[in-house]
Amino acid sequence: MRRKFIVGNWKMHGLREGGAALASDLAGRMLGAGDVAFDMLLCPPATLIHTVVQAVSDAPVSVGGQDCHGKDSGAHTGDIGAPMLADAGCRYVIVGHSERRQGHGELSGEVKAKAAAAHRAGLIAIVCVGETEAERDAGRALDVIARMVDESMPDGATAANTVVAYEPVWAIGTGRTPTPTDVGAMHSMIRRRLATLVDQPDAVRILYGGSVKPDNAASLLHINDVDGALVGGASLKADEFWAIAETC
Ligand code: G2H
Repeated sequence: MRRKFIVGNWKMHGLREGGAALASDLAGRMLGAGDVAFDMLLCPPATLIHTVVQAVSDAPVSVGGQDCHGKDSGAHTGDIGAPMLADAGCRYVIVGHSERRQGHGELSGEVKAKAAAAHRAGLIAIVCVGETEAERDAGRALDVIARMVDESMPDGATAANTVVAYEPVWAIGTGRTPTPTDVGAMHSMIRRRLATLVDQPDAVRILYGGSVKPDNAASLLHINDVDGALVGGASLKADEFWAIAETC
């Protein structure tokens, strides 16, 4: 009942020519493939949203932002409001990515405000959570993630307006991934947690992210309660991203 969801997070990569080419390539593959077993979302840097929206306009490919402010508008130099993303053609926005939590000191309360802002703008929020290596080594990973989920999920979250992404910080861009058993345990704990926070927790898509590559995608994407992947590095090459999606 939950369709697989393959999300490309381009992070701070790409200029117009390359971004348009990558998005057009993937749009062409989606159109050519016809019936596929997954939904596809591309989250380019803000400067490329317009370019990517145009490039995928005829294809079943959605576009999302990588962050938004917790307020709809105001004196926040350099920030982007969720209504602006919606206006630019986005359907989704990632909030609480660990590179925001760590690099910009974002705490779960702020992530919750961002997700709520996304909902107000009619966007689907992809709420990211992930433990550090020290937290996992200390045996605290499940507790840390349970708390992050509790504190980051906005009021009114539903399966229709919210996706959760579990991304262990130590697995991001490192080539290391948790064992399938650990991923399965974490995702099922997150789903149990969601039962107290959202309607229809069984319908919420929970993605895994962190060094997803073509050679490990099948083993990660077929774990119970893993409903897709948030892909960074490998989403910048059409062949690799497509190979990951095809394992669904
Ligand atoms: C985790 C992921 C995408 P990568 O940040 O969100 O990046 O696949 O490069 O580890």
